[in-house]
Amino acid sequence: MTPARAPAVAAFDAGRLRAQFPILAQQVNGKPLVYLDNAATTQKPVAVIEAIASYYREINSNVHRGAHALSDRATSAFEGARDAVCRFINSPSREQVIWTRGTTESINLVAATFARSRLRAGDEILVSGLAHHSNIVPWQLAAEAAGAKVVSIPVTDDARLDLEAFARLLGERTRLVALEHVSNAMGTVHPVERIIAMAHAAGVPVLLDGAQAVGHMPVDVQALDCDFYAFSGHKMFGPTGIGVLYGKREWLESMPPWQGGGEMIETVSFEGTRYAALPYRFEAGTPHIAGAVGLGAAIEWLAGIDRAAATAHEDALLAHALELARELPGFRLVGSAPHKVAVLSFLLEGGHPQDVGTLLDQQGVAVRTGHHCAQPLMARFGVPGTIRASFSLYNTHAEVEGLFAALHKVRSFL
Ligand code: 7TS
Repeated sequence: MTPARAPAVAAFDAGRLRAQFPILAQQVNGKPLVYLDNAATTQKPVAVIEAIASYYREINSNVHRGAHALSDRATSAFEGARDAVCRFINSPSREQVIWTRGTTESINLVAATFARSRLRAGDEILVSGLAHHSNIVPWQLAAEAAGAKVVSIPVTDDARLDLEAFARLLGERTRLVALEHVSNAMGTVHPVERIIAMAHAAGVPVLLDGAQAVGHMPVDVQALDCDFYAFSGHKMFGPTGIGVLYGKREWLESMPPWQGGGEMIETVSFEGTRYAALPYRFEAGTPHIAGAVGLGAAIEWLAGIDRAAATAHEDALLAHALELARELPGFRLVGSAPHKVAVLSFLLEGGHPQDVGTLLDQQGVAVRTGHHCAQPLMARFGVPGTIRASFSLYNTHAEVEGLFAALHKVRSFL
């Protein structure tokens, strides 16, 4: 054990925390599961699993419409979860918290309403060169419809955004800046406050894709001063199929509706329809009630975690991995930004990432391989893909050692 990681281990007991995640206690391919695919989705604590189960067992009903007790209880649970999100991201009001299916849908909502209603021919949207495809393609669809352009913000050799280039790109034609708070493929944490200040100085609003941030750090949308913030419940110990779009009130109120249907209207007649107030205007149809309840439970669960100690623990896991990587011949790190979350993207000389992933899986180690839905970033680094081990607060130093023991074995097969 190195002195660098000893204090963090003492401050944060990942071993004890793991007991709350039943899925982690299993064997895969005859080996204890080492789950290192947390950037794809995090596992769920019993508190979240139970909240969803008890919602269906005890109060399942549709929201906002029934004149009966169960519907009232379901509505309270659903709207209570919105209040929990409001506090979690420090939104100025609950009306600015819109339920979606996840980050992808949140970004599509902004692209289809905010962007489409403002874009004109020749306009530009500046998008991070590290972006996930779900923060690229919706802008391309909106730009295509308007004759506008999506322009990528260049990436430095150490996987940061090139801020000098960004300053040059920001201009008269820029209508929006869209970037991730934290990169999924390489873990880079961007200096988003600075980027937002630069964009605002040029009069340009900013959408932050927070998919990879929410599971690793507290988020305060007012302190960030972002115009939109999108995230998914399943990357922060909550369920799949539920996510959030936060927006500044002035923008949300100026945006045309997106999907039409029940819930999003005030009155409907064949002569014309009046739309509901925020947040319901953007929530057509029966929502994912159990998902919202589960996300509320995840937020409550996270409130019991010392986030600073969890971050220190994750940083120590990454430091440990980098130290072991030095002793692994043929290891090549891809993405070495000084400020990053615990994501280790790498190549192993002589091994195709997919083969390495399969050989790791045979030893019970779950990682993700491929382009990580960030093909432009892979092209920037001249690689078709990488092997990605992404850590969460319940991972342990023994698992880091397990990963590298497995990688040494993989090397012997290559
Ligand atoms: N943005 C980022 C930065 C992401 O990492 C992801 C998912 C998304 C958007 C889309 O989120 P969704 O919940 O709407 O699907 N990222 C990953 C990943 O890195 N591996 O699998 C999914």
